Amino acid sequence: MKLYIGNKNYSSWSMRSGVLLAAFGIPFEEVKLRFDFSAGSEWTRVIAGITPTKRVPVIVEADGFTVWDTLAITEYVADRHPDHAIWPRAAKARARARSLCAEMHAGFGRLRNVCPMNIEAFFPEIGAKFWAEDEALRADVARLEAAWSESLAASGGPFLFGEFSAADAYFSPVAVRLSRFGLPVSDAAAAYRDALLAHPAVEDWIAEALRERDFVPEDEPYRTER
Ligand SMILES: N[C@@H](CCC(=O)N[C@@H](CS)C(=O)NCC(=O)O)C(=O)O
Repeated sequence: MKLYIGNKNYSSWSMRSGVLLAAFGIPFEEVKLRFDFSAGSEWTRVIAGITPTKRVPVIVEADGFTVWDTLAITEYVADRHPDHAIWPRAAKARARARSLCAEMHAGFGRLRNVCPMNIEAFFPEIGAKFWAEDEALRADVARLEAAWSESLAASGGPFLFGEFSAADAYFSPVAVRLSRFGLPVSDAAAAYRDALLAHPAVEDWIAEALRERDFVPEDEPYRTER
């Protein structure tokens, strides 16, 4: 099974699938397509052949079968590996984990727009400015805190549903955004953010992102060079 991803430094959706597979020790071959959207680039030559959405992540099986979109990939991996608790085993916890992933998938738009993932860069001044001026950003973070605290209180932590699950993989890029933009969160949310950042699969992803040393202008609203 191949997992096509984008730049590890920038691609939050790729990170979710990559962290999920790594966290559960599921074997896969990683294929990175650098975010170079110019005519003739590897991205442009390959992406349309593996997904109609022209977005990563995408799973490509040996027989050519493809699965695109992070939620579908998560479900496919869970179906193929019932031995792993990709989703929590208890029905209500599983439903709640799916709700949180769906909410993340469709929501938190302001956080995603103004605090894009950029693992190697730290923007505390920009984070502080948005935090002071942007009510929608504060509302997104307040919702995150509420969602996290409810699950952590019910499970006892350290991850949302106790053991690491798909929901935690889903929030791993959020932990990066909170830390890189220095957004203020409660002690409980900070502890969870730090537990995510310290998970070996997340640490590995971050280490590899830092080795990329690439600069993609389309993903850099706050820098002109690295
Ligand atoms: N809903 C999609 C979103 C995927 C997505 O937006 N991926 C970004 C990278 S993080 C991408 O491929 N961007 C390329 C582009 O916009 O052309 C998913 O969950 O997989």
